[in-house]
Amino acid sequence: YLKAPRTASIVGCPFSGGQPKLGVDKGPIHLVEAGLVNQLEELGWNVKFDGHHQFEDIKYALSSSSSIDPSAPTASSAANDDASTSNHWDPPIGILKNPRLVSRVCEEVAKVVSGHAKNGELPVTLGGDHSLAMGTISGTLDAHPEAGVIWVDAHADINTAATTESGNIHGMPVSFLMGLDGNHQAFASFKPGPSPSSQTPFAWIKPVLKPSSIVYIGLRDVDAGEKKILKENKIKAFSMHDVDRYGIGRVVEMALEYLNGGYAQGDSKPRPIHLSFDVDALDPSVAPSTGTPVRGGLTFREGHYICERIWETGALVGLDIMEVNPSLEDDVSVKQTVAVGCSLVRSALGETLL
Ligand code: HAR
Ligand code: MN
Ligand code: MN
Ligand code: MN
Repeated sequence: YLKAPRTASIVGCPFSGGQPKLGVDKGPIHLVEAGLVNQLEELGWNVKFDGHHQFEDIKYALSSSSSIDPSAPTASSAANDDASTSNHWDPPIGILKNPRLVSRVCEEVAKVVSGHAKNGELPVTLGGDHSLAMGTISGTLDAHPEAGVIWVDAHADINTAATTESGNIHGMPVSFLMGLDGNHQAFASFKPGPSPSSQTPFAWIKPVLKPSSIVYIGLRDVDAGEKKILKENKIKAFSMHDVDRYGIGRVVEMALEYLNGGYAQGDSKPRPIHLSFDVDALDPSVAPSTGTPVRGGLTFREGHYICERIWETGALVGLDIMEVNPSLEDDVSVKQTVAVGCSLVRSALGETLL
């Protein structure tokens, strides 16, 4: 990883299976159509983009190998009129929705991201919902095992199968990456078989992310169960309260110092950083078109400052822009949110004002 502009690989992930609202799968398409590739080229990057991933073969393999009786009612098939409506081939496990599909899609993303990273490229993953981070961070840590994660979000996304109240897996990726206890139970009674649809979901994820290797910025909507997990695992988190208290400048310095504390790899080389940016970290007045907006978020500048400062370290090895949903709110809001998504990427890839 080096600061000089080089090759960025866009990983377009039109995927919404980790949450119930339709449209977040259109996020990456809008970000690219807004001219992101060109914008990065203008910054001096060599940009690789070979189209959005379709994940169709995954759905096909799962559905056609399903041994589950299509006519059998599933736990959640009743009152669902949204994207979380389970396919007959992917019924809920406990309350987790679309577990097989989310697992297989993320496994694929992990391979793609790891491949790009091992090639010396900077993977830029466009979501899609935040469950995809199970893939992107697994991929980054496969190529850079010592990397730390900065997770910018209104939410902690660290529910386990034992704590989630929604069953939406986009609220859980961090717990799977850490291999937290609450997830093991959920699949204990799962009977794996030889076909793709009967593999134990998420069994492929290695618990590669240590609780000490992640820092949150922007939290303001954290479930009670998640607060307990954060405390018990002594996970570093800067909430909006901390952003108010210290200002974004000091918060980012503290986050970087935390990740680099005790990290020794020569004196000059900073620890590689994966930045996973959920646009709902921004205030809804800045990024309105997202599935779970929460008021009191980061300003436009605070969000961009985080990206700029991380770029400045020269340590960025992976970037996610997640949860842009162009189906939510009016046209002006959609344009605004997509434009912000693009400018966050540009800031993280070295766009400076002066
Ligand atoms: N914590 C809640 C849940 O588990 C809401 C999670 C919403 N998540 C996102 N990603 N939008 O950050 O369902
Ligand atoms: Mn690719
Ligand atoms: Mn998130
Ligand atoms: Mn969020």
